[in-house]
Amino acid sequence: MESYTEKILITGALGQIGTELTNKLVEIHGADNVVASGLDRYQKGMTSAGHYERMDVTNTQLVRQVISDYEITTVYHLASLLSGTSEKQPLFAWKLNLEPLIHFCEMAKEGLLKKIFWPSSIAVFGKGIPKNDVAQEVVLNPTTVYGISKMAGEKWCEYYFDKYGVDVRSIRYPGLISWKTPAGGGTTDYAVEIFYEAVESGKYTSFISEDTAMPMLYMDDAIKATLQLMDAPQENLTIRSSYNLGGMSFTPKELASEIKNIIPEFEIDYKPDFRQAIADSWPSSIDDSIAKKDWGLSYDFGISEMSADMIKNLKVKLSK
Ligand code: AKB
Repeated sequence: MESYTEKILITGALGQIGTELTNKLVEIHGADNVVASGLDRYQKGMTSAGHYERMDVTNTQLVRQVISDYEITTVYHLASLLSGTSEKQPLFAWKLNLEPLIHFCEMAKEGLLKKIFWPSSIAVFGKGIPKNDVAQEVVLNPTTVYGISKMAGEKWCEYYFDKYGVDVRSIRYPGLISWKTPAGGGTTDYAVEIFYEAVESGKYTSFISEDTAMPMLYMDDAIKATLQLMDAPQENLTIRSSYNLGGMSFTPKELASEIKNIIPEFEIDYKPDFRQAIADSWPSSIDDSIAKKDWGLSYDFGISEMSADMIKNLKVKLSK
């Protein structure tokens, strides 16, 4: 295997995954080898990366300049609009979720990058697909703008690998739950908001109905899985579209009951909004046996461990 010093660029570095992935990559590779990027102006302490570039990822010229200035080898391209927001800005969602990915693949094809990570989502499955233990290779039928953009992105990843050997790797993330940076604009966000409200006010109104089960993943497990996939030897990877990742599955009612075990006075009610239809089109649980076999996917957090960790950390964070 060719050995080289990885120089990493993260797009969407100030987002829910980006902030935590950036910290982890800095721990592994050193601050000087990690460049965080996002739309915000730089504020000291915003990321632990040694460098920050204020960068609109659709600005291809600027992206090329940054790749060349820092001699970037690996891109974690996380910038994206999530499912709820994409329904409100469909054309922009298509542009943001697809064009920069293709551009990064083009740069890898030209030899300017060695490796790319790009997140897909359980949103690719869509209507008419069995709800439980959804297999890797099923017909995809997304009915949301976000799902359509992720499905197309997966096909582009596969195309660039098959045709040009571009090493682009991807995971179909379930809903991600974390306490450091709030989620924004997703259908699974109720599972983050509920913890903030439980700690702050002791009650929550869920925009997803009580019995809707969706696959979810704690951020620590998401970061671990992402790094495991990126570290896996090329020859072990049998999926070049995007790997199924199931995490844990639960309904808002089940999550509320976990929270009540820790905060007994917690109350929940339900007022489903437009995101209910999105959730209804998604699977309840996912079969991720191929990721387990190919690169050793494993989880440290179930619903109880995750709930306890969220509440413990949010109590500290929100009391400051
Ligand atoms: C969303 O809800 O849009 C995301 C996702 C599952 O991709 N969290």
